[in-house]
Amino acid sequence: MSVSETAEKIKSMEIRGAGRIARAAAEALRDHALSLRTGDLPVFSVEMEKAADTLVATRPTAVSLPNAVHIVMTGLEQAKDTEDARSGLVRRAEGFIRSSRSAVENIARFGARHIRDGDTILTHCNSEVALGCIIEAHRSGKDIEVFATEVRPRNQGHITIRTLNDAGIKTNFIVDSAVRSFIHDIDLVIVGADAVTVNGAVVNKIGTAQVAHTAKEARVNVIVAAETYKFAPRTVIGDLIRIEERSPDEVLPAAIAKTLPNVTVRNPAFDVTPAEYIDLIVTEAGAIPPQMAYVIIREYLGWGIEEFQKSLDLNHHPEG
Ligand code: RUB
Repeated sequence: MSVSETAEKIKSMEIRGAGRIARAAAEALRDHALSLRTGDLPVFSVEMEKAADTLVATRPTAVSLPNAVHIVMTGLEQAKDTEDARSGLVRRAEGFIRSSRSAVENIARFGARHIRDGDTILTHCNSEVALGCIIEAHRSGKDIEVFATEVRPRNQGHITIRTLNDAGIKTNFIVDSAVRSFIHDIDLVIVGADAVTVNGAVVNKIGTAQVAHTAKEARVNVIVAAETYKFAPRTVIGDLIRIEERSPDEVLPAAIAKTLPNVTVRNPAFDVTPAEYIDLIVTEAGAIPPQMAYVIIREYLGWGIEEFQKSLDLNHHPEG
């Protein structure tokens, strides 16, 4: 698929969910590299940078997207010629897609072990990895039941209940505001992540923080299933995760909004769950307490503070 088609599909949410967005971006960069006809390395590099920027600009919150693009693009400047640049890029893109798929499978296996026979699990939004854990627990013979929220305003819960239904898992479908009413029926909350910051906060679909807060108050454990490429390196140097605010039409039809001149509709797509509401983050590198997020950023993503020192001139001490 072309870069512009992929970008359009990510913006319109035809391609959605942090992991899928990341893999789609890697695929688009690979296809773009293969389709560029130029033999001129600087031209090739500029074209690839433009494509990377277009993809990264589509949705601001899921850190998996810039991380995937970074992984695919790193090394371009060392290429000897266009063929070297192209083959390196294709290799890195395919490597990322493969390792992303295997991360999802491994997290499902690890996460499933935290689910006990007889558990009732609550999930919010539609996370491939969170559902992977639930489905794996069911496959391994555990008798489980799920509560899935609706997920206003885009109804990702509809996708979740179809997947759970097709997997043969007994599922209850509830509106987002019913979480408190059912929390005492729940043994475990499992959600995905769009970003994990250096202090272990988890950015995920709007409503996740309320779900986690409710769970904490009821002493129900909260597990986040997140691949390592959802950890946000730049939070190490104080960057904040930008929370996407989408069109008000998703919440209230424009025709109605027009009749309410004093009303402003706000539509943030994600929220931030503090580390203290999260018991465990399950990654493909193993499960960690949220407070260990920096270890993942440094050891698994390979982004220590040194990565930033040059660009930010953090070591710059003016003389005299
Ligand atoms: C999706 C969402 C998901 C995470 C993780 O939001 O919040 O929980 O992206 O998903 P949206 P996954 O529908 O706005 O993209 O585990 O599939 O990567």
